[in-house]
Amino acid sequence: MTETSVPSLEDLLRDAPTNWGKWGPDDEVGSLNYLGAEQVIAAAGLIRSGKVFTIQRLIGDPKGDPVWPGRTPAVRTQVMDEATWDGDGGPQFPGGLHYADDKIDAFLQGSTQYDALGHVWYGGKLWNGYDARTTIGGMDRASVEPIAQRGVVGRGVLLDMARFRGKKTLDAAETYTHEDLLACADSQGVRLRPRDIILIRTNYLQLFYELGEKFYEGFCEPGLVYSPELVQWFADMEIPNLVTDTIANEVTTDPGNGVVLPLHSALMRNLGVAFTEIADLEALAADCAQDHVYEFFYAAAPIKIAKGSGAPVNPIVVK
Ligand code: UVW
Repeated sequence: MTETSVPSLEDLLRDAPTNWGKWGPDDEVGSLNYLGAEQVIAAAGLIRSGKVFTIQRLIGDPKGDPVWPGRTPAVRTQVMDEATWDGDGGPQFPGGLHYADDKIDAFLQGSTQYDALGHVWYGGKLWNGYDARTTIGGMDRASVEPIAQRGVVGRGVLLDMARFRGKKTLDAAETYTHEDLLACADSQGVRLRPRDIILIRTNYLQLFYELGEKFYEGFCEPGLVYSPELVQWFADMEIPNLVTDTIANEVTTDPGNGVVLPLHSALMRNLGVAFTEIADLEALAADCAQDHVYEFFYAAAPIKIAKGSGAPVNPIVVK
């Protein structure tokens, strides 16, 4: 497909559904509004075995940190440690206290993270119709902060697409649709319900750990692929949150139209679906394969960063 035949997002999504205005003119958390007290209480009822899983990837993993091309992995710097006090170097506290301090320099989208609803846009408008110029110098609208303030709790369902397709990892550029999600759920003996938090395992980032920098050659992650029907399905199912173990939650370049990351716009910008990316679903998936329980209590709170376009998070799953 030639560059010029790639449609603009405005053209592609001209008739696509939006939830703009549904929760008022000042809303900044979008489809997370679908997670009310009823959903939280129902999710708590799914706690049966007491097994707890944390699904954040390690920041500063010795094996490397997978990031979207152009971003760089977090750098942690030791500022204070016992060497600070070698000789009489460190501050002298009555009682002899020594301590360690460190800091990180990190892209907020450079590890397991929630995207702010205003993280992506086209046509000069963000989620809920906010002017894209409100992002200049930091997000005044639809930043990650309101998501962090409210937290995310609900029924999570793991869809193990890699296992469903009989693969160790999905392949580069491999796609799946909402119908594949339903078939996967069916094969796992679980039913997707409205307002579920959907977690999709591809295990694709295993290739990052195996291939190193070669992983980025011809970069095209596998993932959900745009169709009007898929977008309508997300709208009808009132899906509040999409979580995957890939860097961007969807196939990088849509094989049908050549657009890069169209679902970021169709789901996040237009419907207000929260995106959680770069999760580590391996331990959870292994457990689900063993006990055949693919539904669970899910809770997450990204760290609170004023004006942030995203924020690291360590979601918790309890079965
Ligand atoms: C981009 O927005 C490019 O990526 P992500 O949502 O994966 O952080």
